[in-house]
Amino acid sequence: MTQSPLLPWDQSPDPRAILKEADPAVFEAIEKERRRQQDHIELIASENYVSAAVLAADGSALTNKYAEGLPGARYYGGCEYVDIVEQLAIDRAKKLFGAEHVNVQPHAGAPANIAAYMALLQPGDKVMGMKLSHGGHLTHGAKFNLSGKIYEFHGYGVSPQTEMLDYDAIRDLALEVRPRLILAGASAYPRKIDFKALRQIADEVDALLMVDMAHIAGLVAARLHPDPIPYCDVVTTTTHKTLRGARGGMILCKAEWARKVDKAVFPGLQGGPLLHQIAGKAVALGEALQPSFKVYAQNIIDNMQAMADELNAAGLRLVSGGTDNHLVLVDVTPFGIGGAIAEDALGRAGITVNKNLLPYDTRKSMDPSGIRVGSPAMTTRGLGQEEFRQIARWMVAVLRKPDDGELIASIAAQVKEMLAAFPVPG
Ligand code: DSN
Repeated sequence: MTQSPLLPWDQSPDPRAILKEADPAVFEAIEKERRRQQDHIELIASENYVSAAVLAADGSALTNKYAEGLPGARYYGGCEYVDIVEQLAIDRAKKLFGAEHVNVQPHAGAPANIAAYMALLQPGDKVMGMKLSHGGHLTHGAKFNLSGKIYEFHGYGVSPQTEMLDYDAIRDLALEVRPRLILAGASAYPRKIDFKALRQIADEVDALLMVDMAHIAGLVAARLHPDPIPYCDVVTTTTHKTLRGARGGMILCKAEWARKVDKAVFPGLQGGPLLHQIAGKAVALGEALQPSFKVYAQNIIDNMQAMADELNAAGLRLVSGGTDNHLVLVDVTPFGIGGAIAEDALGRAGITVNKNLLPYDTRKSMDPSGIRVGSPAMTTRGLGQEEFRQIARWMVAVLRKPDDGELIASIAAQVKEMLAAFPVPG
């Protein structure tokens, strides 16, 4: 019998060397992005670095395969091995989060949310979600997003006094609106969310409860944030933020919603699943089941609190006074600047953040009053509380003198020097 020329994967030629030869332009841009990632302090709260194992699975031959359907029930032949991968991802997610049913096919967080709405709602149904301007997400009913066009969203926000969710006000709004669905979860909220209280409100008005836990999924997995799964009909998440997996989305739900969720994802919203991405999710979910992931998640919180203390002590106001999770929202206006100047100046110092509206902000979204700062990525690289305090001191120095090119260049050099000891994984 003729031997197939296929080499085992671990003996194949290095794909990076092949790319360099085949397409130097793309190779060079990737190389520059790798260098940027190595030399910058990444404080965007939604970003992280995957392990080499996740990267290998995500960049694998599974990108070649179509597999519409679910494991064991596909519309294409040749799915016997991708079925193994997808089932591993499902089983690991169920174990990690204690969910009754999981769909790992959503390509990202936004389609996961839209598919969840399709499963739970009819067009025109009333939904309550956190306002984008108070920390919610585009897909939580923003007027210019599909969610806000198809469903009748009513936004709730944080208290003007505490800048934290006001559950009495949410209850009052629910009694007035009588929504079909109450949605919780945020992209820029530094405090724990009380899912039990939200379930009580939902029950009182006979509403369904959905949580988008994208930002906090890693903290939930480590049991360091209240767990939404027991209280919710449906939970959506991304897999690449605190959960530290391949980029993508996932839906977890009670068994009674399983069929509707699966049908909403495919054929309702998407076509073929991205199996290479699902392989990356499976590997990351396996990593999150290890005891070391809990240590990582605790470090995310400890590092953020150390940085928050330092920023606060220097006179920068923190929304809600601090943080319980992986991020802080920093009001930079006490230093006489807005978020756009802050983002730009910090970027020149090698510190990447994003400008962010603060609750009740009187400035515009392209130059708001604040910045959002998160710890997941640099915690992955191994930085501890001392390094986070040092970064905060550099940030304060830059924000005090955003026009001082010499100071900023000197901090950028110190940033590079510090990061040399903390290589990007993969
Ligand atoms: N873009 C993400 C974030 O930065 O929070 C949300 O999808």
